[in-house]
Amino acid sequence: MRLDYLTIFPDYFGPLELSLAGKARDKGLLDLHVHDLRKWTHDRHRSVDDTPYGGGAGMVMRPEPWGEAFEALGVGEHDTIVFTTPAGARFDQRKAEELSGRPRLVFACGRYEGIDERVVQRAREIAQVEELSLGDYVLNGGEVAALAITEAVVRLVPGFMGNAASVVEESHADGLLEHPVYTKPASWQGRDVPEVLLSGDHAAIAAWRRAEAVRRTAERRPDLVPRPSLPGGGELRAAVPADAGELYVLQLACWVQEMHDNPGVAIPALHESYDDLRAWLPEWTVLVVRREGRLVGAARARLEGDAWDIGRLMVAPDLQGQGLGRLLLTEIERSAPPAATTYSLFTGAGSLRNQRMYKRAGYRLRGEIEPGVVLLTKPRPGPTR
Ligand code: 6GU
Repeated sequence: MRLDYLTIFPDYFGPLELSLAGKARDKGLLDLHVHDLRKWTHDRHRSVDDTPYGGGAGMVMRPEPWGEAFEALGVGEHDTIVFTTPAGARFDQRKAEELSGRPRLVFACGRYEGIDERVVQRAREIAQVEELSLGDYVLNGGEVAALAITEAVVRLVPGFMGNAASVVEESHADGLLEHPVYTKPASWQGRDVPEVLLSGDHAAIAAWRRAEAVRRTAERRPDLVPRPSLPGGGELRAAVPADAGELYVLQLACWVQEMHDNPGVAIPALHESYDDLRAWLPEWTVLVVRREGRLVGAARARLEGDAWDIGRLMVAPDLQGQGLGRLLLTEIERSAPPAATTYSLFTGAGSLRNQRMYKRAGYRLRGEIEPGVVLLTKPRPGPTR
């Protein structure tokens, strides 16, 4: 693979010699070329930027040096020009895999407020083009991003990594974050390595690692958790503050029905204000279901001692009986933190339909804890075996 870097700071690429890429070069897998963009300037000040048309802060990189550079480097249709820019598409492991199969990457590292747009248009005429960003923050220039992308790509080039399995097993390879890892000693500062890892039971170890990877991903990167497919379409996700209004309306609709099934019983969901709801929303794990833009279901839970206290399980009156409530229940159970050993929930003594659904889901009636209100619990299944 050939890698070219177009930059006004060639010194940034010194680390390429040291790191992974340097080793790959020594093995003959990589052919690296760093170019000073100012080589393709012709004025006394070797200027690469100018003020933006239309006004505004900062400077824009002029097109001419870039055009000349592409020409001088013989960039052609089989090559890929990578513009590193905070306005690009998010670079990820999938893109790294894709790029690792390309014969030549030419990194165009922008500075200032960006590169004249016509450079990108020209690039699309002569080569493949990627406009990539590392994430939602702004760096002073694209050089660090080009280095990061290089490292992610180059380690996937066949023959580069000593251990192919470590590429398959690592974070993001399967869309999940990696499970926690441990090494010797088995006990350190009073902390023990999880027992299952010492058991020699490979199936149990694989199951534990998978469960930890899923848990970690749900906790740290909920955006990566695959959305369960819902009966009738729609999507399930964690509630955000902007859901509060619709959640309030849905809650009132659902609990008015509960009130009719449980005459005389005080129902907290009917006595709270919109402000009350907005206040509890961030304190609980709350899942919502949206279908065609409409909020049609929700559930909440939080830890009370060692119980995952589930409540406010609701489905829009016109969509009940389609399995949405059951699915919300399963998903809110799955979002329990490691400390939870049981699930608990309350419902009206007169809400027989709810109780039937909870019993089918494995809950046992624990009795009437206040007049008209029953408690149901279910042990949490042990560490995945
Ligand atoms: Cl690729 N470039 C710059 N300048 N800032 C960034 C970035 C790239 N990715 C995230 N921030």
